Amino acid sequence: MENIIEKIQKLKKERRAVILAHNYQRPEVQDVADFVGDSLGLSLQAASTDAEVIVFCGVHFMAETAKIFSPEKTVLLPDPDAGCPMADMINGEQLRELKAKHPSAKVLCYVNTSAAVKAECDLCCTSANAVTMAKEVLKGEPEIIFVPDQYLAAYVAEQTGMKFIVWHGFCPTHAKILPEDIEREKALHPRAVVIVHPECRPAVTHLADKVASTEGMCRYVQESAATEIIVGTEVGIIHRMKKENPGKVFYPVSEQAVCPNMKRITLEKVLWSLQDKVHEVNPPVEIAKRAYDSIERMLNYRPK
Ligand code: CIZ
Ligand code: SF4
Repeated sequence: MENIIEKIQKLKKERRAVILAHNYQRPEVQDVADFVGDSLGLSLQAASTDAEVIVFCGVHFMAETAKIFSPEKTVLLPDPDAGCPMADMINGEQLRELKAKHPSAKVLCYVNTSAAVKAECDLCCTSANAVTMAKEVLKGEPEIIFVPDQYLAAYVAEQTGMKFIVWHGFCPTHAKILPEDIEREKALHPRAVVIVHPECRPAVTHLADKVASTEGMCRYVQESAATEIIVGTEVGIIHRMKKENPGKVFYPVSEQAVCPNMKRITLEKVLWSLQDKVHEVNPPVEIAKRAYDSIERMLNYRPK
């Protein structure tokens, strides 16, 4: 492992590259990265760095979003098959059909969508700013389409009192978390607080002390007085939480909450990505331009 890390660090300098890793990445991939964060934070990092190459350790839509923000940089995804099943539940054609049924609706899309879907939207949000953006930008609109996550849409609807025309997409990893998992962990750790991601089912979010995006969770954990935390999201985030809070104890709500796509990225693939300059993520320019318009506003809604 030492050897491969040294090789990665050396090549990174030679290539003028930066390594960005999502909060759900493997521990050793997070440790080799220059920045670890959520898709919004990583896109901002991608835009602000003067590196020529970005090795994006995450899934395809995240690398695509980074490329849209930084068209002049080379964006590499170490495994070209690291996709997001939720993002793949809707394509541009399907969204155009839905829009045709509701011609005057505004369209809000979750960042977990392809560039082709973002190109069809008015506005893009992440789980960190979905509630604020819905309230501040779309409240009062008679019809709003929200794609593709039915559970995030349900959460935002609950928080804002707004109604959405939804797409029945979901995250297969977060959908594995069930109310009985929370009940079991609470019984085992009665002093612990429960934090869950809004991609979870409503029956699960209703049992949580705090519902937040991955960055929101990391912040909450640092600021909270709680020393025991039950974590209801992809288990990879616990590595970062432990590093940032050595005195606290974390329990995954379900060992099943593993995203196989996030786990496709390994140290070897990061090395090969730098060595061979693969796999470049480059959405068509016309699509990227239209997608940019919907995601640009998202940057102004940085979570507090
Ligand atoms: O925006 C992201 O990175 C995702 C997919 C989740 C989150 O809550 O950070
Ligand atoms: Fe997609 Fe879910 Fe994996 Fe996130 S955890 S990349 S939403 S499948």
